Amino acid sequence: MISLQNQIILITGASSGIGTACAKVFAGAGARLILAARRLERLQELAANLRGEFGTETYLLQLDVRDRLAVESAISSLPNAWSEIDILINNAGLSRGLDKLHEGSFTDWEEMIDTNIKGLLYLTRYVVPGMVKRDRGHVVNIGSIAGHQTYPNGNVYCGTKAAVRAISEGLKQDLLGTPVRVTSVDPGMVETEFSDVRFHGDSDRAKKVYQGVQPLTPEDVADVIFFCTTRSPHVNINEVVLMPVDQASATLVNRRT
Ligand code: NDP
Ligand code: 8X3
Repeated sequence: MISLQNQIILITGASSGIGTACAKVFAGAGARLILAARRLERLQELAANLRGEFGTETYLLQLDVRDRLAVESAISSLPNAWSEIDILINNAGLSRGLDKLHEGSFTDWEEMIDTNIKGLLYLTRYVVPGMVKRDRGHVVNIGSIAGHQTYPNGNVYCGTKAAVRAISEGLKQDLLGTPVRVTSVDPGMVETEFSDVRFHGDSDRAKKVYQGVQPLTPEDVADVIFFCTTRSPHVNINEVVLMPVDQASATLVNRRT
C-alpha cells in the first residue's frame, strides 16, 4: 500500500455524499485536499471539521464544473503549493428526472450531460497534462451501474454514465506509456442526496428508493476508492462495480417490505 501523506487530491462534488466521504477518508490518510463544489458553505464546514479532526490542509474551489472557463481558471490559478495534483476524483454528477425519453425534459438532459460528461472532461483536460509532465498521477472517475445496464426511464442518465465508462477506457489507452493511472468506480445504489436531486427535491419519493433495502453508504464507496488509489504504483485497477447485497442488477433489488 502506498502512502497518501501530503499528496494533493482534488475531489469534485465534495459538498455531499460520496465526495464528502472521500474527503474524510483521504484526510485520515494525511492527504492535502482541494475540495470543489458549488455550495461553498458546505465546503467551508467540511474543511473546518477536517482541520479539527485530522489537521488537514484544504484549498476550496467554489466551482460549477459545467463552466469550462471557470474550470480552466480554477486549475490554472492554483497557488504553487497546490498546483501539483496527485489524484483527481471526478465525482461531481447528478441525475435529473426519471421519464420516458420521448417525454423527457431538455433542461434535465442538458444538466446531466453538461455535468456528468462535459464537466468530467474539462477537469480531466486541465489536470492530466500536469500529471503527465510530472510522471505521476491517478484519475478516478465515478461511473455507475447505470453505465453498464440501462434501466427504464434512465435513458439519458444511463447514457452519461456509459459515456464516463468509455471515457475512462479511452483515457487509460491514451495514457499508456506514462505512469498515470485511471480507474472507474461504478456503484449501484448509494444513499446520498442523489435521489432528492433526481426528483427535484421531492424527498418522499426519494426516500422510497431506499425503502426496505440496505443501500451502500457513501463511506463504502470512499473505502473502495481509497483502496484503488493506494495500490503499488505499477498496479492499475481499471474498473470496480460495487452494489449492495440487496441489489443484483440496475433493476433487480431485494426489498424486505
Ligand atoms: P450527491 O447529490 O449527494 O452529491 C453530488 C455532488 O456533486 C454534490 O457535492 C454536488 O455539489 C456536486 N455537483 C453536482 N453538480 C455540480 C456542478 N455542476 N458543479 C460542481 N459540482 C456539482 O450524490 P452522490 O454523492 O450520490 O453522487 C456522486 C457521484 O456518484 C455522481 O457522479 C453520481 O452520478 C454517482 N453515483 C451515485 C450513485 C448513488 O446511488 N447515489 C450510484 C452510482 C453513481 P454542489 O451541488 O454543491 O455543486
Ligand atoms: C446511480 C445508481 O441505479 O440510480 O448511478 O442509476 S442508479
